[in-house]
Amino acid sequence: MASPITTERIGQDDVRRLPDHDRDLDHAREVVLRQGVDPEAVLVALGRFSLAAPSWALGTGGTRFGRFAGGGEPRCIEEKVDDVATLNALTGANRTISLHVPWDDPDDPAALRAYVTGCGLGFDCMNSNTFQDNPSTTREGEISYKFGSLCHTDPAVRRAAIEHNRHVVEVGEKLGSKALLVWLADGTNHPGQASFRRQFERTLESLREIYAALPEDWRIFTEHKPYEPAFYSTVNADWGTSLLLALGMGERAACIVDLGHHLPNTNIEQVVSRLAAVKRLGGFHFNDAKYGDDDLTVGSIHPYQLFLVFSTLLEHGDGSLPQIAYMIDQSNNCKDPLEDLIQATTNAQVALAQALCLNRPALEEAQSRNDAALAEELLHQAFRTDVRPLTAEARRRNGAALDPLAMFRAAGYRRAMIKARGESSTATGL
Ligand SMILES: [Mn+2]
Repeated sequence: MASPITTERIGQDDVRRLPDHDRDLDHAREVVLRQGVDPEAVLVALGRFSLAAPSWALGTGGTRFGRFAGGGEPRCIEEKVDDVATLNALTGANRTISLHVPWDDPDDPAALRAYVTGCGLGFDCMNSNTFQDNPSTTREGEISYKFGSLCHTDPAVRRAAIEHNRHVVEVGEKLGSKALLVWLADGTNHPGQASFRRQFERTLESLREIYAALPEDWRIFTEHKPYEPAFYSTVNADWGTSLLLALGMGERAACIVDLGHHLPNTNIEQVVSRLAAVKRLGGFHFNDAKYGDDDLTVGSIHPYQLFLVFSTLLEHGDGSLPQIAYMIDQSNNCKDPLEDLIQATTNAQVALAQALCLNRPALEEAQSRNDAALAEELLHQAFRTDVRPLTAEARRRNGAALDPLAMFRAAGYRRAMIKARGESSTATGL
């Protein structure tokens, strides 16, 4: 059904907000200029930034204790695409979708590609799934990922997992994607359950086979995670292992940093710097966390860390963001899924804008003089800049909303979707 959020409606809403916005923007420009940074360059960089929306986050997420559906959730891939198109209309910064197979395995990839293109969107990374059995590739009692997939002791299980990844690449090729993301649940729950050595060797061997079958213009990303669902050991547990796997595959293999996939207090921005330094940073799964892999809203718990991550990226890109995959990976069971994604995107825009407001030459100068106090002062100056008028302006220039969340609510998008899709519709895959 037609979205109540149209470019025209956004334009009308923005006009009403324009007088206040212009005043705020003038002030923000002045502040940024005084800090020795060109506000126009900040606006241009912000306008280019885009975060892929995950196909699995458009419905309310469940926990292992239960799931509370929100109503009006998308019932098929096309409705998920409609939701992302609405998200992108509001933010101007979610121009691609990251698809998950088999949760979203299209019957007709060519038709889906045409539909997505028609919505002004494209496809980002394809995500494979060997963390649960899938009736099309596994057979209960014979082939099961219960004890691992790419690392499994049984060659037939490894074969099924490799073939699944190849299938995901084939689907992705038809959709116009250029990368495969492999997150593995493979690991153990009990000391002695499996050999660390053999598990790693078998995983690398399986990944090499997937890599050898990749189309020439494709990349493959490994995503590490220290624990869960395995609670004693995980095969791809940390960035060091992820890097070893990428190096073991070849030049077109790189690592994904999911911000929630680190042990408590890990210096994630330093991990980012290391991977970028050896050209093996493939991209991000943005989210936030208080305790573990909490999949909370980007920038909601550790905004300073997010700022430092973006500052690190800008350092490696000599002031520009490196061309890697920027994706959201969130799950929540309290908010409207689209409102959560709007906040994730606008929070990421704020963190990026703050990082862009950092006076890099002054920081380098302070670092070369070992002036720790001034260096930190410069970071704080950038981090504490109220950049929201700049992010709003970047959205306005992209034809998106000055205030996406307010616009989403005022237009009654979810009410319209509940009417169209039903009160108890449940998004596929979750
Ligand atoms: Mn992830």
